[in-house]
Amino acid sequence: MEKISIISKTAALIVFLAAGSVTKLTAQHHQACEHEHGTEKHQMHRISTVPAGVMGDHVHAKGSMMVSYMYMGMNMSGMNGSSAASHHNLNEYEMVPETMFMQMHMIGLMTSVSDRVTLMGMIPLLDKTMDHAIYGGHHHAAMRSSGLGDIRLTALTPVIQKGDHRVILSGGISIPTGSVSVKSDGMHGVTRMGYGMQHGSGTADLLTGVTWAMDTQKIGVGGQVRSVFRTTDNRMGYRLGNEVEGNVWAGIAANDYTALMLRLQTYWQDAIRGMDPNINAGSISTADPDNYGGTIMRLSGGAAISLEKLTPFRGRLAGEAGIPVHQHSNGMQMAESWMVTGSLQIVL
Ligand SMILES: [Cu+2]
Repeated sequence: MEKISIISKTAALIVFLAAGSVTKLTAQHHQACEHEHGTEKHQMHRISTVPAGVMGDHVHAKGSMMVSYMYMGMNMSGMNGSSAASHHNLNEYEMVPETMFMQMHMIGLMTSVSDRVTLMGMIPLLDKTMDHAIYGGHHHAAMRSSGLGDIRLTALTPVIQKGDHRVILSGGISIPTGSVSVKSDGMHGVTRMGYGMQHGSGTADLLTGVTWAMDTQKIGVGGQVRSVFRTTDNRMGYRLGNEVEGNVWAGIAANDYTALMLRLQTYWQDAIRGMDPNINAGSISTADPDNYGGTIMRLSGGAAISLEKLTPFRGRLAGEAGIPVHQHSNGMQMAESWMVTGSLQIVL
């Protein structure tokens, strides 16, 4: 009788220890994921509430990797009201832009070299089309340019990961892989297209960023400031304006697999300095370097669904759509009407 009791006690102990080690393994697995989504242990199971268009908001634990695809589409139509204050007049140009549609397909790769450093690479493919009116609207024509943009390499490090909060610093470089000499066949023969139709800056640019995010089981809020600093003029004789972008967002996890979010983005770009003598500034307002730079504020809403629910992969599918709530442009510029972003992230 006593023997049976000892055996059953031993069996119970073994079951207890085994259960304990399983729990521990699960906890380790969760902790690994937690780094990937940058949230703490207890929130780890739920989907990230960071909007689809925000990048560099998380780091990866050592040994984990992420591949991503991002789509961005932006539509512009007519001229922006704030451009009226310009010393330029639309009649100065031979052609007037009517609508413009810019698309970007971006392949991303994130991998950690240690728990302190995550590297991120992004390869953009651009496709831009612009419809314009010639000679006061009697004729219309379209221009299109597509190709590789500037490849970006960034290093991210979590400086604070405490409780529900995380702060991530990022620094990187934008490599001038995008063309600055894209041409089109127009009424003056084959000529170089305007600055906005080119694919890159033509310069090696410095990228910096800081992100703060807070996540609880139910909600997530965050803020991010990013900047692009041009180091020199490009070989065509100009430099695009430096950029500063600020984002604040809030999201709610409806359950572990779906989330809804809201974002307010403020983007500022300085004017172009210098000019490319091969771009005919009098041909169209988008070819005049005075018509670049300004501020835009966008309000967007989005949703996300966890891949675990749909596929054998770990990751997230997210989308976001936004409209400008404020636009102030230097010179004569087109007005943005809407913007959409889609993102697919797969964690390996
Ligand atoms: Cu990632």
